Amino acid sequence: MSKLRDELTRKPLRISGYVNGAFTEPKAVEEMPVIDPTTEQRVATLYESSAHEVDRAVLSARAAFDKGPWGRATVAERQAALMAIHDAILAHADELAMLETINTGIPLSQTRAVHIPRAAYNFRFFGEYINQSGGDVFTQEPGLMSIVTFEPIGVCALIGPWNMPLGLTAMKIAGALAFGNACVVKPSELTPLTVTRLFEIIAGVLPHGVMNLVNGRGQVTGTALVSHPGIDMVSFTGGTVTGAAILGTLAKGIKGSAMELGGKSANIVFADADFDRAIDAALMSSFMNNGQMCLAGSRIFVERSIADRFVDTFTRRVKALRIGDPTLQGTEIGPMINHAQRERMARYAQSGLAEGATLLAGGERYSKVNAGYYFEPTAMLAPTNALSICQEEIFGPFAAIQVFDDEEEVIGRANDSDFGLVGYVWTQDLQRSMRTASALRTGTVLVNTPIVRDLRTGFGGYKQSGLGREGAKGSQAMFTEMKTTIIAREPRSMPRLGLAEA
Ligand code: TXE
Repeated sequence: MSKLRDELTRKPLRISGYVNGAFTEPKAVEEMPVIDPTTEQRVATLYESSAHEVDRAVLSARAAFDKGPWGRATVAERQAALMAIHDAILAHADELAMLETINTGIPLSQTRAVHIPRAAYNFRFFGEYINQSGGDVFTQEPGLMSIVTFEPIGVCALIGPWNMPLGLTAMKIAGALAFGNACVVKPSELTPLTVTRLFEIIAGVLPHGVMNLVNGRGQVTGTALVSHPGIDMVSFTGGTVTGAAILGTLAKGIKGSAMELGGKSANIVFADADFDRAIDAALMSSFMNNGQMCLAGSRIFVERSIADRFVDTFTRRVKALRIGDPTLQGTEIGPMINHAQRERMARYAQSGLAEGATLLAGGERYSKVNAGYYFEPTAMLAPTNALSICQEEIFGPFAAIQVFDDEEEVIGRANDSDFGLVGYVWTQDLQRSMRTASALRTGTVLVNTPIVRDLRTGFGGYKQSGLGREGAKGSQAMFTEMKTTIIAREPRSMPRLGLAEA
């Protein structure tokens, strides 16, 4: 595998846009390095898509949608294209997984087992889904037939984050294409490698203009895209502050959006839980993906009677996490995405201590390496839910544990959050699991299971965790316009106006 790493990084890659079926000529309008967070070295040069290039990309998508064959493609044709993309991703799985690891610092074991298969599966899932999904027909009223159909919304701007670049963006692309749209994709400027490579490996699968790519910073390329009058909607995954700014822009044009934003998910462990599984899941949901997950369950609540045992075991396991080169077998924690994210971790460790938390593990920059934005996996015991480490999304390998005494109290504390993405519940008591699941104000509740993403269900958040749901019907709602057609099956009575004698 390190041979593959060498091959992929021998000379810096060139990242540009893809418009109307061709990569744009890299122009040094604005260029910037793409950094490998493990080595802190440049692995690619990003040639930023200017407002002019964004305009070309949107117009190309517009033409493909308004006049091209894609809007009239049969389900079988769309399925064939989606399956071809699925197959192409799997055929390049090793390379894509390595590129993702090089660009994000996320362990290769995870990009290979989760990120890339999941990216591919999105295309297969939506390819199969469009054969089954349809609209509604209402015939209860004898004289009427009301038909609800879902039609493509048009040109979708798909903006992705850096923490699962291909996997999360693939979900958006697959949904948008499946329902007959054209799109302009913008990956995070920090992690453009795999999404850009996807455009290379699927060249020729789709009619020109159906899928376009722009690369660049949020303030430049992103702003130009979301404020372009030619787009019909934005599907965004990223930070809450950015999401709010984009919503402000979209409001001016009355454009639709779907927002998958941050989280601060509670992981509630009752005393009767399967202890070993609850510990494994707490570690996984706090530290997988280097802790950089919107659905991290790193706000852990433990019932008092098992708290000492839980805290001891959890702390020992956190200290034993294998930190290192993410391309190596056995590494469990790689570097943070960049210097700023590592500094953010350090700030939260300090604020935790200043606000009264107890440090259980980590808390410092990891120093046993020559390079890389490493931070020690960190755990703190928090006296209340009011601490910043319990209220704000840290987005790194950082868990905050609180102790609780009863069900009502823990539900109140779990819901005491601006976010509402996921809730995790560990108990063997069926009725309590049902009560807790229904009381949690989150878009998803996972009971006695670690992280699962079931595409048949909707994923998204309450409160500041977002708007809309991704997956099956949620994606259908996001990427289609609902149209109602009402047909009279027999003459209906109506007032006859304007017949009065003058
Ligand atoms: O996200 P941003 P960042 C959270 C996490 C993280 C924080 C910031 O807490 O620390 O967000 O991460 C583009 N118009 N999540 O800075 O800035 C940007 O270029 C249009 C949670 O990476 O929100 C990138 O493509 N686009 C999350 C994308 O938006 C703009 C995943 C996300 O960038 C833009 C990632 C603008 N004005 C971070 N500004 C999750 N829910 O998984 C930026 N962008």
